[in-house]
Amino acid sequence: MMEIKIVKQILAWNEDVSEEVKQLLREKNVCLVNVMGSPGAGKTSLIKKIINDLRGKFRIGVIEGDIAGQIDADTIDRMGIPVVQLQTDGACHIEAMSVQHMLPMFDLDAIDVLFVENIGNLVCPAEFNIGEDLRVAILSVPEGDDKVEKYPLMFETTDALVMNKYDMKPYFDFDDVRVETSARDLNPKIEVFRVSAKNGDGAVDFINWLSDQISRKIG
Ligand SMILES: Nc1nc2c(ncn2[C@@H]2O[C@H](COP(=O)(O)OP(=O)(O)O)[C@@H](O)[C@H]2O)c(=O)[nH]1
Ligand SMILES: [Mg+2]
Ligand SMILES: [Zn+2]
Repeated sequence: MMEIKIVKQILAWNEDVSEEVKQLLREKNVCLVNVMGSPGAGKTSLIKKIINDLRGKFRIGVIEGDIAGQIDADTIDRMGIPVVQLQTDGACHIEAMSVQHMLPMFDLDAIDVLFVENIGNLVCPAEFNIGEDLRVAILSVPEGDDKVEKYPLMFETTDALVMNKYDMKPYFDFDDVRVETSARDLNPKIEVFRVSAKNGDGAVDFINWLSDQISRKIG
């Protein structure tokens, strides 16, 4: 593998260029998917599952966002997928300006879908449009069934809610109906999936939905 490119996000990058990012991606016919959720919710695990299931169908790239390090980018690189690591140096979300800066590091003519693993955080990533076509919010079972009510913007603005670590449900007091009901109250169009990114249970419905969405965007 080639050495992974690492980009530092600069705090002054706060101008909203999400429309410019969107425009460029439209020209290149690339679908951008913003993957959000708490630290440890399973963002990387779900992206790995998506890569395994959809790499035969779409040409995939990944932007890994973290406040430090490149652990997740190394994981994706080992799968042979083009990846760039964004280090925000402590900042708690990704901004469109960073994505704009990183797009030239990919061969966009050779990519159909670019996944962005946002910073682990249920709060401000939801406030920043990065030029995405789709948002996927992950809430894992051990985090608790009250999180949709406590962090409404994340679930109000997402296209899909993935309840991940569903294999752990027997060990937690996690009322999945409460989660789904509160998410649908906030966001009637939301798609809701119950998934184990670890063993793949329930992932097929999510993967099929995602695949349809990507196909629709790239035509
Ligand atoms: N039991 C179980 N563990 C999971 C699942 N998805 C992820 N994990 C574990 O949760 C931890 C954090 O996962 P990771 O994908 O790194 O989360 P991220 O911080 O959101 O990227 C790792 O130890 C994963 O193996 C799942 O569906 N079930
Ligand atoms: Mg991760
Ligand atoms: Zn933030």
